Amino acid sequence: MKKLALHWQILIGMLLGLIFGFIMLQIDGGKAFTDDWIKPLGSIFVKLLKLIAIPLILASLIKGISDLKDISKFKRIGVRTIVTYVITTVVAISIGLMVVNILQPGEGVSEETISKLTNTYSQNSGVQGKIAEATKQVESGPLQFIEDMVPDNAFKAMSENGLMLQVIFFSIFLAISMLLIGEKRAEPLKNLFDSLNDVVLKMVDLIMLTAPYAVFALLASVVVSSDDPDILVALAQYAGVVLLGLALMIVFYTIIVSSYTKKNPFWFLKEISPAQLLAFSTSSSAATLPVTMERVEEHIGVDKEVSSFVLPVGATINMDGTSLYQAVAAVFIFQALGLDLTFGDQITIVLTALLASIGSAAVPGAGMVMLVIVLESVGLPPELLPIGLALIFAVDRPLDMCRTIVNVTGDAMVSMIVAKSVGKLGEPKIKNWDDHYEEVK
Ligand code: DAS
Repeated sequence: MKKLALHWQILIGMLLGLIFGFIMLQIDGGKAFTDDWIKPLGSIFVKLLKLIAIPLILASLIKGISDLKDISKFKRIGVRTIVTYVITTVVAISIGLMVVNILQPGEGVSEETISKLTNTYSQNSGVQGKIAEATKQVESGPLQFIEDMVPDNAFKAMSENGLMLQVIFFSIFLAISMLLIGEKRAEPLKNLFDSLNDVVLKMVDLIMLTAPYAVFALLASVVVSSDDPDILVALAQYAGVVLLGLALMIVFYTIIVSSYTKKNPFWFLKEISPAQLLAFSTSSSAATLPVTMERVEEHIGVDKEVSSFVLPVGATINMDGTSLYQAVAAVFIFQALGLDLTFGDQITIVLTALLASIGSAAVPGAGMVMLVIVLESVGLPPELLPIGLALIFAVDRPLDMCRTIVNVTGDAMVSMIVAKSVGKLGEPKIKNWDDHYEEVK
């Protein structure tokens, strides 16, 4: 019998992981067993994908930009990419504000639930850690995140976690300089990065062969870490509003794909689905980037000239799902605490959620750290910050998994838009949904 296709194996691994997690929750010591013996398998997989994300960004950006031959093409792609990213993020935040103001999930939260969540989470190390991390970022000035984009040591940028923007800055700067010195003199360096690109893509393929077992472990460990059901029920309205907003964002993407690129939107969702499965399992756009790139280039037909710039930049600064979540969470917290938000405050949320989503690292839980920036920008008293985050902390991980799906889908959609606008959206190289690197000779 033909080996079951990889992505079907991944889907089965996810379902078995969910079932295993629920069984472990019923068994004494099941949570401890899962944390000790299953969770590490998932963590290793995410670490492996992050391990190759930096060399992939380096190789793909430098190869992609130096392949352009002239700087004007790079400018055209760059400007279109940034403008489209800002537009889709503002649409995401607007959809978030619309659903949370219409459905008012915070009005229904009882005093008893608020005090229970506050007692359980406001001093929780996770909540305190996110506030500390955000406070560190807030202390700096408004242009700090631009200053932080510039590395003072390229090797340090490549070695430290969460400095993807600095690696992107260095890669673009180096590639532009290669373009300017001319093809002949840059040839040795270009050959090096071309070869590194091929090698890293083969590493992705090898890592992906372990994916079915890894997603089993990831889903099982998420299930056993979930909190007591009555808290989850109390937050079901809030989570439902976030999920509704995220679903509307996916609908928005399909409308754009169908109207602008004239491609079948369901075909688009099917071809990008392996990256969405990984985004859901890992909660990390960075870890998913290698698969997003393979799907967009090989299965959707976006030319590498476009995807090699649009996707690495998008994984880091374009987080439509996160920005939508931050808008909903901010308004929900004010509603639940009985505080008012003026129309002006809501406009402020649009601007700060846009900046916060750009500043959010492509790793699990980053969106909640930057939510603190949004909350402070609309005047949530500092003493209420831990309570505000405590209200949403219990369901943050499952929502992170879902908003990361939208982050990745948005990046893929924008790469199609930009490719179409510069005439670089062709036919897929691989027709079979499940083929991946190892089948590509
Ligand atoms: N998990 C982040 C990502 O990788 C998004 C978030 O935390 O909101 O896209």
